[in-house]
Amino acid sequence: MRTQVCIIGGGPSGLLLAQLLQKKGIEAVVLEAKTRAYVLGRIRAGVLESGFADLMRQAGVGARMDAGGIAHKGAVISSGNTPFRIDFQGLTSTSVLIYGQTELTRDLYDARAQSGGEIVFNVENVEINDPTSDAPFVTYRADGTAQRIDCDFIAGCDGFHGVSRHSIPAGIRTEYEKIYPFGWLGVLSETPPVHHELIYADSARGFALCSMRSDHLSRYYIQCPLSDHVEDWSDAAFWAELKRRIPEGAADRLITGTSIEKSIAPLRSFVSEPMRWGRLFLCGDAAHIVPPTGAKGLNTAASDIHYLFHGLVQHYQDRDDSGLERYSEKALARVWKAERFSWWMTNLLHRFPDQSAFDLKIQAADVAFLRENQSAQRVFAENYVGLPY
Ligand code: RFL
Ligand code: PHB
Repeated sequence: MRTQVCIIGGGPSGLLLAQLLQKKGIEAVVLEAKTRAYVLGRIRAGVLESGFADLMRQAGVGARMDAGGIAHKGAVISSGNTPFRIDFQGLTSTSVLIYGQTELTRDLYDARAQSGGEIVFNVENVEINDPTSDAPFVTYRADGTAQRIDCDFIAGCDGFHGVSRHSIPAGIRTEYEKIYPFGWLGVLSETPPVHHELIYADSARGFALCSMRSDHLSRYYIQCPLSDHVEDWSDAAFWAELKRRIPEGAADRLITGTSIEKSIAPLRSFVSEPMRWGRLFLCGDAAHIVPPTGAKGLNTAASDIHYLFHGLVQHYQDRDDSGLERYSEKALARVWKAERFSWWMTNLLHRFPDQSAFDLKIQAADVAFLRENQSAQRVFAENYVGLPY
């Protein structure tokens, strides 16, 4: 088989790129290791920056998002039972959109099916060959037979555990990593959200987050030790712990119910440089991970796709490779700022096992400054709604 762009990974990064390229008449094949049902079953991100929403519209898949997404003009930070609001709209004239990753992935899959674009599911043994030559190719197994795709470019959109990043020789690649000594226990429940905006809560018992997917579907998280197992957390224990960590008023109003999904995610900051090796381009979680505190994971994936998409269009339409040549530099410049914000927000609102009395005082002063200072709130808001592409 031959195509122009071989996309490895059918998560949001890979599918979004495929749909954007399709609109410009650039051919792509998507290779996905799992089934469609598996990919659509993953409960992950919920907060979209306006840049992401614009890309969805540009790809022709914004209709359901615009009808069902909820614009959030601010968020609440609560520390020591004194909540305050950061007014995104007032401070930056921009809001964010609440729309689940599950829903947007479904929209992208439906659009792909409608346009007849190729996705090969259940691929195994994916290997990237000759990416520094003019004739790269990808080999894999599907339905028990060996396959080969010749292409102009390869987009490595296969997430943190994929093969693309590891195809870049260790001598060329530099990895930067920070592991946090806790995870997030998340629950999805068919209950109305406790508040119409997100609440990020710092408490002496650890961090908690009240989020949502719609007016009848809530998403809550609590910080937990990495040694915890999800089976040991009953719904009752989860709700009781959440109530202890959020502001009193919210705890009193909280409507609890049976969880329809419960999982623990470890927290990590990670960047692999460079994001381009010859004709291989890494995008999204394949190249970088953030702790979910700033809601930046999917949003940095989207900015990578923006840079790569424009680089590819320049290549095919104008015979100009400058966008592709500068891809890694441009993508990383934005990624590192999102890494910094996510790291800072994680440090601001979580309890660390080795925190001294001094560290706690500094953390409290940092939150107090944010509560009292409009410039600090503007910096927060600009980062949260998303820095320009
Ligand atoms: P994905 O979603 O991991 O998709 C990669 C796809 O590649 C496939 N794959 C392969 N395919 C072919 N060959 C191989 N060898 C392959 N190896 C893997 C996988 O099966 C998969 O389908 O990466 P992508 O597309 O880059 O998307 C990244 C986002 O999923 C991720 O950044 C976000 O979910 C992170 N995240 C959040 N991001 C936000 O912007 N806002 C949020 O509010 C937010 N909340 C979250 C999050 C992530 C979370 N978890 C569980 C990690 C909340 C949580 C709890
Ligand atoms: C979510 O709704 O899953 C969510 C929202 C905000 C975050 C992280 C996750 O910072």
